[in-house]
Amino acid sequence: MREWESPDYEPRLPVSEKSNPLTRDIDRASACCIVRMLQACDAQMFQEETGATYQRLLSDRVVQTVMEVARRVEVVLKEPQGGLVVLSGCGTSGRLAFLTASGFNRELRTRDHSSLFSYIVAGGDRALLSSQEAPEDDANLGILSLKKACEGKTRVLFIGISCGLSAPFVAGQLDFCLQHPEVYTPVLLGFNPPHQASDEPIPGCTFTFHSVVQRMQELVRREEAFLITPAVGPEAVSGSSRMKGGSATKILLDVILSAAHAATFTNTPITYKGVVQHMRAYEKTLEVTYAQSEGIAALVEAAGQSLCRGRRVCYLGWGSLAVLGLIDASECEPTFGADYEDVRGFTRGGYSELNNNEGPLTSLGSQFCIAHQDFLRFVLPTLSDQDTVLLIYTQDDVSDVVTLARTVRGKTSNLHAVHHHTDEHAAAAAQQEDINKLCLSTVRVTWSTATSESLVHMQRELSTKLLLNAVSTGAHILKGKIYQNHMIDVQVTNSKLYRRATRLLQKLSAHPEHRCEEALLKAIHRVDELTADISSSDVTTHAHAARDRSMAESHLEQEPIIREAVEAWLS
Ligand code: S6P
Repeated sequence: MREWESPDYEPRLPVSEKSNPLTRDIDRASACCIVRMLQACDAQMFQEETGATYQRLLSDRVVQTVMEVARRVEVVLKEPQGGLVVLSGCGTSGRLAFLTASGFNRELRTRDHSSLFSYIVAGGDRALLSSQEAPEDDANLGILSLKKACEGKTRVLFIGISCGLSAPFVAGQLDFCLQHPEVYTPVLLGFNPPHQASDEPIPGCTFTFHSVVQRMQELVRREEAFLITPAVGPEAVSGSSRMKGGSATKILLDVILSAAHAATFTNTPITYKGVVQHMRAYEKTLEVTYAQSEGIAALVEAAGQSLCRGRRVCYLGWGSLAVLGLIDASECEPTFGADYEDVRGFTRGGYSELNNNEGPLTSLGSQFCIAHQDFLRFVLPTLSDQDTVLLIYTQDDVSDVVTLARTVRGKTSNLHAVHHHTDEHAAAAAQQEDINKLCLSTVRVTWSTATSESLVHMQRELSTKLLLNAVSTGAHILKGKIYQNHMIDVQVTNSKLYRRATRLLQKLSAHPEHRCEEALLKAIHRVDELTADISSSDVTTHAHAARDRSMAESHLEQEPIIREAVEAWLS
């Protein structure tokens, strides 16, 4: 049994919140060691089950349930009338729901099929690109957005994603599905065993995440509800479920949806062996990616230096790899207390390529300007050699990349590339040579030509996710944003983060829980003594207060004249 699996290891915490013994000293590590530690943590995703305590990705029960859910998706694809598959989650889970739903809808369009996959992200499309942690606590909002997404549908397969089995937004949706079994079949995807689901009261609701999971468990045998809840081990940065939680979410969604597609369009039956093989292909993806650990460490070092100097890191991506850049960048704010300018992502065609539910969001502010054109107009003129720019692309985009690389090189020599290629694409070699000359470093990730194009596409996406997670996490560690393996610059903007902050205070101060909670409340409400009002309020109210305060402060920082700040805020 591994250390974190022992019942005595941080017994009060679910797996997704435990601290990983492998990364206790990650805050003191060099860029190379950071990457090695991340590699070891990621490898835990594929470890075999050792006892009855935790199911793992490749456990028999998990593979069987993946097959059952894939068959349900197949039914929707074969009889599309009135059917829909909804993928929903908060933060990273919602962003990966978006990435997966849009990727598979694109594939349907190439077959002249209408879209059958919908995504929901708590807080709406702005949450695809920015941190919106508060809607996670709102179960009613979850229900409303599910109803809206399913208007007019008569058969809905709902896949709710919550890595920590804790988001009230998703609990509300699952509860709603359970109440309307004639239309909805609920599936829960997460990375704690069911008994570790959160039992935190949800304001205005009679259920908790835990009680919803219990009700689902009763329906599992009749295949009226499905639970896919393997453990993937504690995150490298405690609670940072964007990392392994996000990767395992992507793996499972890809495996389920592509098995259903293959069954529908190429008559390939959904088999145990097929599912395991696909999972193993992702294990291989880890190997292929981390074979480049030296190159990745160089990127961590460059990005870390930029952040330490108060400069920025920009990801310029192409196709769906760019979306992974947007996602990675958006997560730096809640994880490391970063400013949105610190790490930013851009995609070639902007919103026309993103194809999100709500269309262009540029009117929301510069944070939402995501096209390469926006980068050229607004960011490039301000860049210097101290900023890091990273190009992320496949061989299909090489000629476009050369052009952009030349332009960027005029402003900064701190230019790097991540190039995914297969060996048969020698045609683009001359242009790639040009890119190499323009860049300080190039990470070349090579994919086998023997693998199908659609699998390589999914592998490249996961590989890019791992690589960018390593760059942004590693760079922020070098900047000092992690203590041991804990986030310390985190805003307490929802109940999960409130509980996490209390625990961190406990760990650091060794004082009892109630004293730490008191100290946190005093800090949130800026008082020396807690009033009866404050003490009797629930966690959500405190999280609201913390959010409103930090938003007010950031408005004031941008606009120190209070009247102007208030007007900007109101508008
Ligand atoms: C975590 C990320 C968060 C989570 C969100 C949902 O690294 O910053 O935004 O994705 O809190 O978590 P969960 O456990 O419901 O998937």
